[in-house]
Amino acid sequence: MIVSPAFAGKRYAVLGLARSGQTSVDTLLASGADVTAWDTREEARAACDPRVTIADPLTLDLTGFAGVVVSPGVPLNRHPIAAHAASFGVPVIGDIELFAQARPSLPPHRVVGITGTNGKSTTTALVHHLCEAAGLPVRMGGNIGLPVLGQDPLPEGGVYVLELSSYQIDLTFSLEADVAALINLSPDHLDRYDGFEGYAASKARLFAMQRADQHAVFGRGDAHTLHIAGQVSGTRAGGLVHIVDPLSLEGQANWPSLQGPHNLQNAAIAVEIARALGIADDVWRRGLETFVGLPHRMERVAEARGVLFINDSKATNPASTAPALGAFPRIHWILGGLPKGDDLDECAPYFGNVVQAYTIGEAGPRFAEILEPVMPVQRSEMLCDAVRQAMDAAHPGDVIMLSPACASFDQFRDFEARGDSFRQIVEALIEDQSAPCPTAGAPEGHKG
Ligand code: UMA
Ligand code: ADP
Repeated sequence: MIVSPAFAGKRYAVLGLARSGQTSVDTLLASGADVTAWDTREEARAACDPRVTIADPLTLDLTGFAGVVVSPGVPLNRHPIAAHAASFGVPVIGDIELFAQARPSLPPHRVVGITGTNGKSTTTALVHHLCEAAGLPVRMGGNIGLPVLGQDPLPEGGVYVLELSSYQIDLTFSLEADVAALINLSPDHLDRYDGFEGYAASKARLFAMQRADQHAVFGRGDAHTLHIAGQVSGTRAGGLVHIVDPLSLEGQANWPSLQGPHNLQNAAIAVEIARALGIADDVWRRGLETFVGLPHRMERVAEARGVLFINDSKATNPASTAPALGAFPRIHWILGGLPKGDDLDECAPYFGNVVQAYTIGEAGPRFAEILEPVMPVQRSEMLCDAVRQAMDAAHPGDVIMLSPACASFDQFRDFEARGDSFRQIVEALIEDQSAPCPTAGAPEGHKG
């Protein structure tokens, strides 16, 4: 766990006691701070350390508090905590800001901050892998599901690779990432922002927090990312702003876990970060070959009778599904869930690769309407029926791919439960195509 004298003797309120909130409490207590914490979930409050005072910060006089540590899942734009804390002049911060404030007391190290609408986790895991390949002490944390404060501090020369969501950046003010990267930008999470502009501005703040002598890396796939790159260029010395060109990177055929045009973009960003960290060319080249991808992202779950099954459950918006459709020439495409928009325009350039679509979930009827004029569509409704129908239709050489372009929580707990369910269904039906559907992944009202 990371501890710091920066918090000793100070008072903090912590709102939200899931992964990031709980590790924030642990760090603050171990650092000698006084902590008051709250979560709307009774079981989360009950599990809290007995040294913590349990009280809703909204009911507190916050005079004298050093900060209110809010979890990224708390919708700051709608929750009254922001106005309440402001009325006492108390900053609303997150676990990444606590990490930033702890940095001066850690052994000398560097921080890489990676954001973007899609590809963050893949790029973060890849940079971590390239650092390991170079023999650097390294940890990854943040939105990838590993709160950074829960990790043991690195020795001198270490590299912390942080995946940062816009929610986390909104709660961070002094990170000064040695290398910051923005992979891409497309509409997402718009329920949390004042339009797309607000979401883009949130991502841009990662660079506003940097010093003028730190590296900034950008994808070149969309105008919004290039616009931010242009703004940042004016604030940096030459050679510190890198706009990467994926097409300049050769050898993708030798990187089994980095297939598809999107992964070429992620690899190019990771390589530019590796260069900024001083990792030698032969080391990162070999690292691209040995990287093992993350589950639920273009994950090969099975191959049977010449048909490949791909789990891309993490593709929760059309922009992330589009490149997955670009990765294979004959796809049976399972899509749908809780929609994030009303169209599939971003996927349209790759419709020619789809043999047949199988629509599921709440978005199913609307997606079927969009796709029926341009391709054969099965209105499957349920994931298991979709897999069974796709297996009936597929020929050797075809790919059956779950890449839903939607959030999951109309039918599943989260994207991981949806991907796990896909894998179980595939395994059961490969064994016996008339087998009953395995029951898994019931919704629990959670995010996806
Ligand atoms: N809560 C309240 N009051 C409220 C609202 C929420 O008490 O009004 C409580 C909830 O009951 C819950 C907590 O606040 O206990 C919120 O927790 P959380 O949702 O922030 O969950 P964590 O486990 O702390 O996970 C967070 C990130 N979650 C979100 O951003 C929604 C995780 O990203 C991240 O991995 C983790 O911190 C560690 O850093 C997940 C995510 O879905 C993977 N991210 C989004 C995405 O990738 O699209 C941004
Ligand atoms: P994130 O952490 O930003 O959600 P992931 O690396 O987990 O990103 O990938 C999520 C999904 O987004 C993948 O399943 C893939 O379909 C898609 N994806 C990955 N990288 C990119 C990219 N660079 N551009 C567009 N889509 C991508």
